Amino acid sequence: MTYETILVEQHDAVTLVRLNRPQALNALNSQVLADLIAAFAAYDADSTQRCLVLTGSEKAFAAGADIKEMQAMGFAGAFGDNFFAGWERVTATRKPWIAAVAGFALGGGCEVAMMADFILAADTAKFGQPEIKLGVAPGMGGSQRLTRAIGKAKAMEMCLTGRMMGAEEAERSGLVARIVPAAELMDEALKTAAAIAAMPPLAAIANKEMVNTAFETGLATGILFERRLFDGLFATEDKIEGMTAFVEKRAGNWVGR
Ligand code: CO8
Repeated sequence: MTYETILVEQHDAVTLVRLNRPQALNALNSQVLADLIAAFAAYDADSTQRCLVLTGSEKAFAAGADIKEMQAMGFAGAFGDNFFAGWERVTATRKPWIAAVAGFALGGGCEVAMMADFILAADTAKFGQPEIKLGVAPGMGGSQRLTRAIGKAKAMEMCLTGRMMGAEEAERSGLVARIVPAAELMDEALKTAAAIAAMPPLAAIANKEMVNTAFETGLATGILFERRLFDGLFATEDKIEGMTAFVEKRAGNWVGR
C-alpha cells in the first residue's frame, strides 16, 4: 500500500506510522485523514501487528488541521459534509496505539494525539488548542478529551487563551504518560510498543476497552463492563496459558484465542 502523506514501516509486530508533510508542519488535511484511516484499518486487520506508534517530525507532531484547506469552507462544508467525522474511524481502532509526540501538537494535532491510547512526549513537546485565535474551536474531540484528561480549569484556560503547554506541565497534568529526552523518543516508543505487542492480544484489546470505558462512561457502567470482559477472558486459551506459564515459571506463548 502506498500513501501520499504518511510513511509506514513494520518493526516486527509494531507498525510505525510517521506523518510526512514537513512543508506544512504535518498539518492534517483530507489526504492525511484518508491515509491514516487506511493505515489504521490495515494495522487492525493484520494479525501479525500488535501495537502501532503514530509520530511526526522532531519539529512537529502536527500543527493542526490544515488551515489553508479550511479557509474557504463554510458551514455547509463543515456540517453538511460532516468534515471531521472520518476521525471516528481512527478512534475505532481496536488494537493498541501510542502517539509519540515531539515539537508542536496544536489544534487537531493535539486532538489526534489525545485519540491515542496514551501519549509519550519528548521534552520538546508543546500541546495547545489555539483554534480560538482562528475564530473557531476544537472540532475533533479536543474540548472533550482535554477536559477529561486535565480537568476543567486547565482545559478552559488552554482553550480560551490558546496558550501552549510544555511537556513537563503536560505530564504533571495527566495529559501524557511519560516524558523522554527528544533524542530517545523513537527508541522508547518502539520499545514500549514492543512490550505491548508481546502481551496476549485479546487481553490487550480487553484492557484498552476497559480503560476507555472508564474515560467515557460513569463508574457503575464501567465496573459492570470491566467485570463482563474480565469474565469473558476466562474463556480464552491465552488465559489458561498465562496462568499455567506463571505456575510453571516460564514465559507464556500466546495464540490470540
Ligand atoms: N495548516 C496549514 N499550514 C500550516 C499549519 C496549519 N495548521 N501550521 C503550519 N503551517 C504551515 C505554515 O503556513 C508554513 O507554510 P509556508 O511556509 O507555506 O508559509 C509552514 O507550515 C511552516 O510554518 P511556520 O512558518 O508558521 O513555522 P513557525 O515555526 O514560524 O511556527 C507554529 C510554528 C507556531 C506551529 C505556526 O505554524 C502556527 O501557529 N501554526 C498554526 C497552529 C494552529 O493554529 N493550529 C490549529 C489549527 S485549527 C484546528 O486544528 C482545528 C480543528 C477543528 C476545526 C473544526 C472546523 C470544522
